[in-house]
Amino acid sequence: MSVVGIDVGFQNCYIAVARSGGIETIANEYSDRCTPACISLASKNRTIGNAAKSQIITNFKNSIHGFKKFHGRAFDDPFVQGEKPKLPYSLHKLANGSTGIKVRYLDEDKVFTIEQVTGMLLTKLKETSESALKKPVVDCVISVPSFFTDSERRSMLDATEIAGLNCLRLISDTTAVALAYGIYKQDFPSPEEKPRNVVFVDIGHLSYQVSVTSFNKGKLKVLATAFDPYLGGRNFDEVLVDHFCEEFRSRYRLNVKENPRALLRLYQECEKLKKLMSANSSDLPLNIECFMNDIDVSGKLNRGQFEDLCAQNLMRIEAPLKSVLEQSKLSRDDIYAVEVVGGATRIPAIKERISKFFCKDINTTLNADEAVARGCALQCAILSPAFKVREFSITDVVPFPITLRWNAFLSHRECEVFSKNHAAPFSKVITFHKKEPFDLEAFYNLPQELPFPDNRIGRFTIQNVVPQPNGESSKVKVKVRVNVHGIFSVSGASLIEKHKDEAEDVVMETEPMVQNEYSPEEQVREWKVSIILDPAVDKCDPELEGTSAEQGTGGNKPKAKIKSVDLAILSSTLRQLDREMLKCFVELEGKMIVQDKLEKERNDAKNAVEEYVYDFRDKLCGAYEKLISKDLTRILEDTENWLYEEGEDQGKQVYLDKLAELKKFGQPVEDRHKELEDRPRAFDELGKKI
Ligand code: ATP
Ligand code: K
Ligand code: MG
Repeated sequence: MSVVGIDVGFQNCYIAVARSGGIETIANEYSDRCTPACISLASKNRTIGNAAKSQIITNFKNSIHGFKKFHGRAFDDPFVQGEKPKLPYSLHKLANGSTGIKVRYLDEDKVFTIEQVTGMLLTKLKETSESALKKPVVDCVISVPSFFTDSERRSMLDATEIAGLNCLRLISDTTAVALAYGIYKQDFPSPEEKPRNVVFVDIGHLSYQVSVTSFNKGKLKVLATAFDPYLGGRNFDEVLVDHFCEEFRSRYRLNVKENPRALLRLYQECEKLKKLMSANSSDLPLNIECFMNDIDVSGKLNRGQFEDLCAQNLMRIEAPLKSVLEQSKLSRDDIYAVEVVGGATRIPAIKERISKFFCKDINTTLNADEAVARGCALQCAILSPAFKVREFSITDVVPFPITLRWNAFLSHRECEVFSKNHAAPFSKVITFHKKEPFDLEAFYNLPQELPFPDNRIGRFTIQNVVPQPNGESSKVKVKVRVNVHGIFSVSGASLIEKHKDEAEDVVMETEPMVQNEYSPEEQVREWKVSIILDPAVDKCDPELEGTSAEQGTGGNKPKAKIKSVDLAILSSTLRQLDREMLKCFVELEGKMIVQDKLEKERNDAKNAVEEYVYDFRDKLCGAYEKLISKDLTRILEDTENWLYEEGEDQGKQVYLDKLAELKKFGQPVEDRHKELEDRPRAFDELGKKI
């Protein structure tokens, strides 16, 4: 089993793996530990990561980046529609209403789902991990923003499946950071003592997340999370871009926003300027040659001016900090430390705001870029039976309250099954009294708090429900859960067949029972999943009233024999990807991987011919000068011309044949040369012996 943690960022991805020495962040083939979340499609192949990033400007229509937030969203989603005009590539409405991305690939117009696009990125990250670990990688833990809703999380999981990964857990960015912070610390209060509360802040390229987490020896518990889903480094780039667009309009009469290439270049330069400004407070230049219409542009800015321009963004830093304190009912004095990660927390004004809010210095104990990936790898190691990790229990929270709705006698009934900040993962059992199959509709009940325009989660039909032989309602136990991925599901249902006095099992029902249970189907080893026989009985079913009245009488009677029958559940969740379709995508991804491999081999074969020609020609003027035949000179020349013309774009075998042909002429020359080289040496050696 592989132990791999992946931080899939909006801009930057990091991978950490467990090796004998511990957790290690690994580098890709460019010796870069950061892999840009970028995919570039072309007529023969795709490039992913660093190579794709360098094509953002040259191949701008087919270079996809900034797509993480399209997961689980409809094309008509206001966020998607807001992004659309800013993107150099095209979005496309899929048949099921989801967001697709339209590109030119293999000389055809192709539309990819967002799951496929992230699948491509994950394929790359998988390959990088495999070449570091020198073995196949399947199992992994992947991070998502804490505020991702179910449909976003499901979509992310589908992407991992397309890439052939098995995601053991989707973990929140800030929870991964908390784990990376806490697992090695030895000085936490013991379990009976007052816990140590730490605030974690992660500000990336798109999003700003905060959590407050309490630590005791061997465990962490997330108390609350808050966020600004659309505040990150990108907003600061945008301010700079707008500023310079305005300046270049008045100074050079350029309309930058009409020129996608120029705009992309300006974004890149502004991001560089922003980073430089984190380390310098003096005037800094921005120069771009041949920017638009052959005009060179230049400008300058200093940190003070930058902060003035960004005042609106900086004002948004406080609200999530305030929110986690309020939710967890902690005061500033209860906070032991404030740890910040994420690239954008390097902006001095952001650090100042956070520090000022808590009236304390902020800590940068953790690696700002790699902490999330390291936390993911640690979580994966904890889940892996093959790895010995310190006992550490992790309790996360449900970020948004979840309610179930069902039809009752002439009306709807609702019950909030998971409150905000309820512990997760967690399972509960709810009892209904029904005579026939029924639907449960799950949704987030505080839509105004939800950073997502659709508050539906899904519909779950409990099938095969029948009345009792005497015509009365049957007791139906339904297990609902927020699983390891933070996804809500109705995970089981059973019908209780009564055999004796019915009053007795009512007692069992109404006494809340808590037990710790290991749930193997979730592959969870370390978390305690509590099962509560929830007293939230469907009291409003008219059939129930008589039963409720008998509650008090059942206490001392012997336990009745009850038999339970499992019921089938039909689930349909928001923006759910069809399983058959997913299978197709897995296959397609496999084909694209093969295509990329073949293209690479073809290119390598072509490069070998090119190299042979150039290498030989160099030697013609040097070492081989005296040996050269007219024939060979001509053949080399012909091949070079061929490479520019007919041979520019041939199959792999053509290049292999070409190289063989060249060698047929070249080899005798090389042999002859070697012979001539060796001869004097042989004489020398002979001379020495005499
Ligand atoms: P998200 O977490 O939102 O999905 P991400 O994980 O890809 O995004 P990070 O890699 O944490 O984001 O941060 C990237 C952001 O940090 C970019 O906006 C980048 O410009 C910014 N950044 C990196 N270094 C600095 C710096 N020295 N000064 C200012 N900003 C910086
Ligand atoms: K990142
Ligand atoms: Mg991030």
